Amino acid sequence: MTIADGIVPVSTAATAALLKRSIPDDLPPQMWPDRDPGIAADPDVRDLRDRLDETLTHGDGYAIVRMESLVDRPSDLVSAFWNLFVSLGQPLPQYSTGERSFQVRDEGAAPTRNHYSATNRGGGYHTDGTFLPETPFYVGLMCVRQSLYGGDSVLIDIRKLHRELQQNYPHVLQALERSYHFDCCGQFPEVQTRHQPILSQRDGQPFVRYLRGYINTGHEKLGIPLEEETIAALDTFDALLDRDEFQWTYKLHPGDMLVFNNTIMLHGRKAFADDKDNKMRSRRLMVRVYARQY
Ligand SMILES: O=C(O)CCC(=O)C(=O)O
Ligand SMILES: [Fe+2]
Repeated sequence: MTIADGIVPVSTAATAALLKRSIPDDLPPQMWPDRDPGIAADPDVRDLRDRLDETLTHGDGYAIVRMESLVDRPSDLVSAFWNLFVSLGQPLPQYSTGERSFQVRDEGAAPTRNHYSATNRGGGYHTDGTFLPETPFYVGLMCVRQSLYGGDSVLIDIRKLHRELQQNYPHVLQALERSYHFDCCGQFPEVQTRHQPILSQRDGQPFVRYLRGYINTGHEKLGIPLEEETIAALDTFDALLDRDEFQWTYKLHPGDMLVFNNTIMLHGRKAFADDKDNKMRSRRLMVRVYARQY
């Protein structure tokens, strides 16, 4: 099935079911709970979950789940989204320290563990979890607050790009099918980098893993420089990712959760500016979550 404009409103009945368990604001992100069997078995939640799964796995590859009624109740919003997300998939930790949720916001500081999550920068189209032992299949970004300017989400479907690469850039396609040393960013003492292709096949679908910065630093760390030709091919790939015709963009509203299939969709965002005078209220905040298929 397809979902009109990618937006899935959540019914009052499903919202009520999803609110049956709350995640306390101060619960450490390592301790966010697994799926609640009672909530997952609720018929309205099951219907929503099945539609999302079908869309993410076989359809558009993404959807926006909208819970307008909870916009002014951020704590309930996050609880309901978490309960829905873990009905869809089994939650996965995002770092070696085990966080099952991560707050994406502009910390105004140099990024440490991640390339741009803690900044207001845009671009840098990528997939999440390239340094993890298992690539998360589902990624969710819950929009709790949105920025004043910019911050639009960007998604790129590798299935569409693959056709373009096959037809017009076969040498780039070949380069993407080779393996690269992705930096693990010091996450795992025993694994400095992961050697994996950017593009491969899984279950008859293209499977993409990409974050240019981590490929660059991974190769630097190992003292294995990329060849000129490879650099040129990756530059061409980056230029294609930047082209409007391959991008779906949408500025999430508070109360929306963007969910996507992280094995076929690359993502990023436009640069943004928060309303700094307005203290917390209008500062962009996305809660990021990862899961595998059950
Ligand atoms: O801020 C966003 O919309 C996306 C952030 C992101 O891609 C990430 O944290 O991995
Ligand atoms: Fe990301």
